[in-house]
Amino acid sequence: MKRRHFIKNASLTSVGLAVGSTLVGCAEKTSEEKKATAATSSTHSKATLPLVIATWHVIDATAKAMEVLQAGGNALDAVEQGCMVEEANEKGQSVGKGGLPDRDGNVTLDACIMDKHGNCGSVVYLQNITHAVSVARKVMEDTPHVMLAGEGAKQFAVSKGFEPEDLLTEASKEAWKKWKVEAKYKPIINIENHDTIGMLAIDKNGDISGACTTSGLAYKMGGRVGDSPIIGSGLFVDNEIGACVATGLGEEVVKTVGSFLVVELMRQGKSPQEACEEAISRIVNKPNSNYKDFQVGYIAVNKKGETGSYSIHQWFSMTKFQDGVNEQIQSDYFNKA
Ligand code: SD4
Repeated sequence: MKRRHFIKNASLTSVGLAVGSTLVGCAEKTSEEKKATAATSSTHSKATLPLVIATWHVIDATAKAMEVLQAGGNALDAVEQGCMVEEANEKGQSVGKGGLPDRDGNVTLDACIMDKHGNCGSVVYLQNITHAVSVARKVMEDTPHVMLAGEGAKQFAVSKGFEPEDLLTEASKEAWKKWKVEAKYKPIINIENHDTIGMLAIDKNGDISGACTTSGLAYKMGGRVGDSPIIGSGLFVDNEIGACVATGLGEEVVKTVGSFLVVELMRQGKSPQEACEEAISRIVNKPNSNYKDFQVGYIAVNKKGETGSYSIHQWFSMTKFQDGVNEQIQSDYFNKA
């Protein structure tokens, strides 16, 4: 079943029932009660740490991140290792290995990562390296820079021990060949056709980190870069306030510096849910906005561990692992007409 067609999939994984620190007091609930709460709202006020949220349906990735957190790892390790699960998953055609190529048949990756200190690293137009998020982390930790692009990013990755490989799988090659028959290029987005993974985590110490990784818009122009590796657009983390990550048509996210906007709205007192809704309204309420043709979705978490998610159209969802429950939560959305 495709991830976008899941409405909700609650599961208790092998990580088991987490014992964390509860920031906001609340009577203990059975796991059935927790699932029922999750099904009715994408905003949880109960804040048990650690917690992980991610865009779309990625329960294996959130399970990995929670495993890292439960083993005492920090939020940065958790988001990196969580994202790596999807990067290695060849069946996911918009992240890492198996990602759909640009219109010339090249798989090019964008990724970024940001830690609790506000340090960040990113790679754009990276080819032949599966774990773009890990290269982004190396940029953050081992260079004086924030972004590396293209061949330079690849050479840097190789110098750090990453093995180059062909990322174009047979399935993605076939899809590209079919697309080439008509080769219609419209820089709009199939509303259901995006699965970039953006992940945010709060560890037991209450520290926040985030990461984002994608192969970007399918059949994009050669050289096109989206929002996902752009700090402030695809991802922003402020350890005093909270964090946000975006998915969907990157051009629209970049034009409104979406993730930074969501974090700043939370700084002004909005809940994560209200902040995501306001950021979407900035896009859809632009004069002459053609929002009916594209999707954008945001997920956010604040320092208290409250979460929110919102998108322009239906079918966007957030995966959330908290308090021993790893589940997909259908997002509320703007276009109900
Ligand atoms: C981009 N925002 O490159 C990314 C694509 C995406 O799910 O989110 N895919 O524009």
